[in-house]
Amino acid sequence: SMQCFPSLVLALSSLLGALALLQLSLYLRVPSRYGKHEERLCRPRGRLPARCAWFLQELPSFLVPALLLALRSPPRLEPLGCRLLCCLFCWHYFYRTFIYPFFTRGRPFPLQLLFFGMLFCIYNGFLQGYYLIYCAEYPNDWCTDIRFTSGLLLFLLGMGINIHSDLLLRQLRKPGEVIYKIPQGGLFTYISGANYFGEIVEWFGFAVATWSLPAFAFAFFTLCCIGPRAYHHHRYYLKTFTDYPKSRKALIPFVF
Ligand code: NDX
Repeated sequence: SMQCFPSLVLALSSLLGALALLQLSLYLRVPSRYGKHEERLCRPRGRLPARCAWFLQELPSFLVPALLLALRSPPRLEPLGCRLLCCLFCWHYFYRTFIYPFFTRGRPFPLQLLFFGMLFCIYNGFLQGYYLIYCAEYPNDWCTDIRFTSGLLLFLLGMGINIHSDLLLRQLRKPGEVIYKIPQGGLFTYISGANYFGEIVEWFGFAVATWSLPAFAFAFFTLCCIGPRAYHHHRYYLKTFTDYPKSRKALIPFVF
């Protein structure tokens, strides 16, 4: 049966950190090509409806850790912290896989990015799940540790912001519409990337709550992946809407 290989965790986490840096260098200059940044002329056939694409892409991030958790033998009963943290991760991806896609009004998603997105979700789902189920060691009172409680609070706050902002974005369109409007309400009052801000807060909260290298690597990856995207969204809005609110920032309220 499976066991913990600390060197595997270290290697996979380092690679994730390296991928994050690669993304940062790629996407600071040009945005990743989906949604409002897709180049209009390129291959109109290589796309899948947003609903299927997001479902397929995010599914492994739910399935892989959920299976690791369910199939571990003997089942891990102590400590509670590991299972709870693994469930938090799965809970986010339950939302992202089974709820978010069914309400999205997004435009069709490029197949090529879908493929890489899926690979990424398998990779990260395995890393986070494997670490928490087979490697992590927490004292029995971890649930009352300040790192766990403050991290959990950040996670929940970020998730709330993310889900609420996704909802505000969705309501900008009537079913079938694919146009872009100026997002209003919630944290969009202050920043263009409110949904991204929520997601970043969420995963840094998760990293603090798990106090682990894999989770910090993933939080850093998220920052490098959607941080630049928030900046490109912001630039897009400034270019497209002459009446775009002047005081609004890209990602961090009042700052940047
Ligand atoms: N999926 C995470 N890298 C990504 C898919 C792409 O969950 O090769 C990372 C995720 C993947 C990426 C994923 C990983 C890296 C990849 C990349 C592709 C290339 C890259 C694999 C897996 C890669 C290397 C080099 C390392 C190998 O029509 P539309 O779609 O624009 O409509 C949008 C609508 N909307 C508006 N409607 C009306 N008016 C407006 N003004 C509107 N603005 C937007 O709202 C959408 O339907 C919806 C949301 O749009 P948008 O653009 O704000 O968010 P989106 O980027 O689509 O993300 C959706 C949610 C969001 O909550 C975000 O926080 C979360 O997913 N997310 C997204 C990306 C990554 C991630 C979370 C994470 O890293 N944790």
